[in-house]
Amino acid sequence: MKTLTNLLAATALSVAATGVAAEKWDMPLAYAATNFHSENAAMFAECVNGATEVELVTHPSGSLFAGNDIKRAVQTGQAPIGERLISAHQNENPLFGIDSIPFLATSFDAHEKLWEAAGPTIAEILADQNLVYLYSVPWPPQGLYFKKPIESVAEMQGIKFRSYSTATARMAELTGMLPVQVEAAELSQALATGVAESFISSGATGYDRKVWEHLTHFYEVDAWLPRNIVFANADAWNGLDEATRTAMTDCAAEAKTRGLQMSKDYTQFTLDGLKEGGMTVGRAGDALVEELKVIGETMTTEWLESAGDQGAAIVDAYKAMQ
Ligand code: PCA
Repeated sequence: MKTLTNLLAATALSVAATGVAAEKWDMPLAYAATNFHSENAAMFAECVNGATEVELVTHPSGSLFAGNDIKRAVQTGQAPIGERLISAHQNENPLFGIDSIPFLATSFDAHEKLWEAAGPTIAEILADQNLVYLYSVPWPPQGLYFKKPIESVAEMQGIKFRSYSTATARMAELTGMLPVQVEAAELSQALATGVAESFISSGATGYDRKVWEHLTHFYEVDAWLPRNIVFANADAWNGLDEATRTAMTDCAAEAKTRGLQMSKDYTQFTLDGLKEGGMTVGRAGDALVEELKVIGETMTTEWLESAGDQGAAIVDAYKAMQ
């Protein structure tokens, strides 16, 4: 007579053999549902759900895992798939900060070239961490938010600065500001309570978080374009049949292309939105940009020292594409 365990095992096997068992995949996201990355991920999920037996469900705004916990959750299999701002993990590997070297790649086109040079290495590093790289999408160029006009680095002294990565925290230190790491989902609250009074980000995040309620100025600096990566847990991925993996890879390729266009479209839309909210939006003054470039050089030197030959090879390959 079969034991219950044997029976259950037999059922599971037969379901697996038919390949039709719907498998729910929760996908934690750090950013608001209305943000273009999250909307793109929702479309990716729709694509996967239409083409496979996987039921992909997105969880925006850090509702399933806080942004900083998403990568670990996917590595350890607590979530089978997720999206994360990769530069937030530069402490694990300097190469995760390749997209945050100040003034190295300051436009969408330049950034895509940088990613062409860096992407395969990043995917390998992720593979060593039990992660399968699926697609990635850049944020719009990064600029500075303040609650008063700022024309020089000297005027930044002592300002409480919300950081989202190693590079943003270092930039704060080098400008004399006081960095505090805050997820975008908690940004409005941090500004409302005075935990932070300035930050670097895209127009997109300022718009998503309605920062005109607390701040007055956005300076376009185009310091860099950081990237969100969608990755799967390697064990969960390997547990899928080949047809499912192919379908998901195809959906990921579409999401990459679509997401890039969404990011471009969202750039001007959100800068206009900040203006409508009452903020002064415009390019940072030349004197300020020159000072920031000097700080950028320090950060570039530091990054190259930490990233060694592999980092230098990527930067050289990128420069050769210019
Ligand atoms: N928005 C994200 C990262 C970069 C960006 O533009 C944030 O501020 O958290």
